[in-house]
Amino acid sequence: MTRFVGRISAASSDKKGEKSGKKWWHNAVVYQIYPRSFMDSNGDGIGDINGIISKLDYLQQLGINLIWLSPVYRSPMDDNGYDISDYEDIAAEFGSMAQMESLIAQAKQRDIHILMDLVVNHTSDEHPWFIEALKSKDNPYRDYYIWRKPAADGGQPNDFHSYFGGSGWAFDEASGEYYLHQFSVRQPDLNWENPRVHGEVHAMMNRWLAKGIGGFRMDVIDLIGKEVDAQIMANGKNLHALIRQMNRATFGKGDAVTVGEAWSATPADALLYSGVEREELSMVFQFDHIKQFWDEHAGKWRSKPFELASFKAVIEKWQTALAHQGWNSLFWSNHDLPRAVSKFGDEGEFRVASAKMLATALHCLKGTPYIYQGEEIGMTNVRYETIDEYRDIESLNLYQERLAEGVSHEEMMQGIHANGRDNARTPMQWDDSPNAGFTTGTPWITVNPNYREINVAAALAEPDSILWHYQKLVALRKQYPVLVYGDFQPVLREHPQVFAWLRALDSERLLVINNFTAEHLTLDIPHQMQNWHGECLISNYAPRDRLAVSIELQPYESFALLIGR
Ligand code: TEU
Ligand code: CA
Repeated sequence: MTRFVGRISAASSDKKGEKSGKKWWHNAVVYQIYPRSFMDSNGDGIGDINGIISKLDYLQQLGINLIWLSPVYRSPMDDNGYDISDYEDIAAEFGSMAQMESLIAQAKQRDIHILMDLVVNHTSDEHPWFIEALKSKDNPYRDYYIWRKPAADGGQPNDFHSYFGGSGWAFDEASGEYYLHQFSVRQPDLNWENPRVHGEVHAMMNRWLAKGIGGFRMDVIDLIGKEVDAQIMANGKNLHALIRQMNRATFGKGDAVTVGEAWSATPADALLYSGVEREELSMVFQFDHIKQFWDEHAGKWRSKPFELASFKAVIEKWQTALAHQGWNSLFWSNHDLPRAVSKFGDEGEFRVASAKMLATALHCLKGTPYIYQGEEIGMTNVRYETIDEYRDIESLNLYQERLAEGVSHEEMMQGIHANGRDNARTPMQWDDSPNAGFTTGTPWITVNPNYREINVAAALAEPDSILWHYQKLVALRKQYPVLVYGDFQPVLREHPQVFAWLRALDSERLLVINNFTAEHLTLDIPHQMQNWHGECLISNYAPRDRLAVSIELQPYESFALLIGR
């Protein structure tokens, strides 16, 4: 297997590559770890850093070179770590700084670089900055946060609503003022109009970079430039200036990887964030292919059925818009989203075939692929019977809020089953022993009962498993530059069940065909492609190395054919 060109050597080509815009990480695949649910090493039912270290050989075998590590910092865990009380200390339940430094070192020995989660739109209300800020209006830390006087009627300054339900303003009795929180009441927003906040965050980031991390995933980065009084939360006028300032003060000096979470991003925004000359980020997470299946009114709590035509249109839009400028991130799921095979594939008879199709489709697009823990074995959504089994603050808060507004229990449970964040947070399924080998204790959230069938041990033992399919895709990315730099050219655009495209680089052409349905299909091949033949790089059924007038596709059949070799 082609060894991944370690960062050091790539760096030299990087300098040369710079001019060509090539980056050391362009042929890398990222694996996202949600530490609370990945691996528990001490039996307290909560995943931890030593648990992650114990699985580094597994990740090296998969071939990934970057780990996006969701937060492990000190936190009261109101939002499972996305509420940080100390950016430079590790939550006791996850381990210690020494263990974190060991994880960074041991990962690097395996050519794996850690992306830390940077959560600086807000802190925890237990962060010393906020505790100081609460002490008095003229406390030097008061202006680290966003305070407003009550409205004329003595109520909240405006009707801004928190993403986690209720008002986005919380009243502080002591000062008679309200503070802003876009997420939970225990996640007060930082004031990014305050240069002292800039300095604090930049210094913290540089101290983490000095520990040898590979870069940052940036939480809701599109919200830090907010213009509160104008109720412009995303894409505020200072946003890009703030990101460029952050780039120049911290990661821009090296060749760290940075990916910004930007729910509001359009292709034009993405070009601002990730344009080579922009000195901002490497790429952003945009969510058009997620939001398109949310109900206009009920949002994620009422799912719209998957519909391929609009899905293809969104993916094609982003592939085309960032073809020569900017860089796409590629993902089907993460720790906030439902499982990929449940959302876009088939959990039943065709779970394996559809999971492999989704993997091939994602990894054959142009951009950086992200694998969310468990996706590589086809883990599915969970359907806990009662709301009491749920742990996610967003689901629990919105369940209460919507029921109070008259939505039925049944409808909200349906919404939570379809799009709730706990779907992604059930323990990683390592084997068929009790609690899926995740813990010898009582897991913090119930293991998905299908772990006896769906687990890593079974996948490793099955040569034709989803896991080995992912391993092959990760390896192909290092062998075939057309997969990394090939232009995206849609084909069969009007086909209602098949999503197909070409990737073209110099004389190389890779044809990718995916049946997104459980149907057997007769696919008529366009005239100019009928005698195409070559090397089938990957498929989830019998390899296909030549086309014809038409081909019979199996349910969820997917293959990538390197033409003319
Ligand atoms: O997510 C931003 C965000 O808006 C999602 O939390 C939320 O799920 C939304 O409803 C989309 O479904 C980021 C983190 O990824 C998330 O885990 C945190 O809870 C949130 O920010 C606050 O830090
Ligand atoms: Ca533990």
